[in-house]
Amino acid sequence: FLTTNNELGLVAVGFSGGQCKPGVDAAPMALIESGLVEQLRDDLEYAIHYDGQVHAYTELMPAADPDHRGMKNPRAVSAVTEQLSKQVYAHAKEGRFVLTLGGDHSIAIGTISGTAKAIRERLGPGREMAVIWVDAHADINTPETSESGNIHGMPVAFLTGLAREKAGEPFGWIGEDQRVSVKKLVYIGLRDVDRGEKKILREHGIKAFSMHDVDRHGIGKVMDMALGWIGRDTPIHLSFDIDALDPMWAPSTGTAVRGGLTLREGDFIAECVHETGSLVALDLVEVNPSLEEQGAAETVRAGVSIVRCALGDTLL
Ligand code: 5AB
Ligand code: MN
Ligand code: MN
Ligand code: MN
Repeated sequence: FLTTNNELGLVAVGFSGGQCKPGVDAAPMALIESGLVEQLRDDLEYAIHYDGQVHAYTELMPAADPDHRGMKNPRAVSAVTEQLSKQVYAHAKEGRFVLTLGGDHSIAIGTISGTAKAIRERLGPGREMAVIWVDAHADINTPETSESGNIHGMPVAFLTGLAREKAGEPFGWIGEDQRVSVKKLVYIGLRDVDRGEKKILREHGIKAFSMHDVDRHGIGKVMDMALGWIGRDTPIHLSFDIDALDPMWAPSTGTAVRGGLTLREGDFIAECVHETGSLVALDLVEVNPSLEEQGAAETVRAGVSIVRCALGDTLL
């Protein structure tokens, strides 16, 4: 009902400034070189709108970028996400499914703000999209609670308005129509959440399924509960951090945490969200092909698999 047909907008974001390790900017090319675009076009029959480039946004990079509220590279991340937000919005406004290949997870500030605005305009007042955030981490630090200063650990705080900036400050461009409600946010896969983040999750009653919940209930029940919380006919933006998967399946990522999802559990999440018919956008982030000589190829393969499942690939 929301994505009109099999039209897909693809945005490739070669950006790593939301954290400190180089290499995550090479992920979009690695994913594309492994045949992702052809698979989506030929196997899954999407009409793909892609400008053919991996955006590095070098023209937007500030000459100087001193820390601001403890954030590292605040102006660079701000400039990239503001531009990305416009790119994603332009696709979503046309009724296209938007697939964004990152890049570190700070780019979700751009993607989710872009879909939130487009979906709001299409649904009319009073209706809002939901976000499913699949990750080992909650990425909901404010600049003040963050101990690292890395913005890839903060996107959810900016997107929900828990962290805010005034006009003239780096993230002052984020408007009310680009935000999402904490009530429409669901986490799956959490297992490394900072103390300040736990407090935020508790105080705002945010729905979160940790690895403990996956162990207790099984992924099938967790998905029933997650989608039940969101409710039917609510557009969903799925933001998938590859570090949600156990390092056994996705070792080549900047902040790997043991005890994660199996590849099948990750694929199953993506399949279930696809089955709702309400998925409007997907981010695949934090694949870093340079970190693990051995594991890079399988990490890329895991990423391709998640994307295929979210876009409707079926086993039979
Ligand atoms: B990722 C940490 N919470 O804020 C922080 O990979 C890690 O996008 C953030 O989930 C991990 O630096 C960000 C310790
Ligand atoms: Mn993570
Ligand atoms: Mn993340
Ligand atoms: Mn990470």
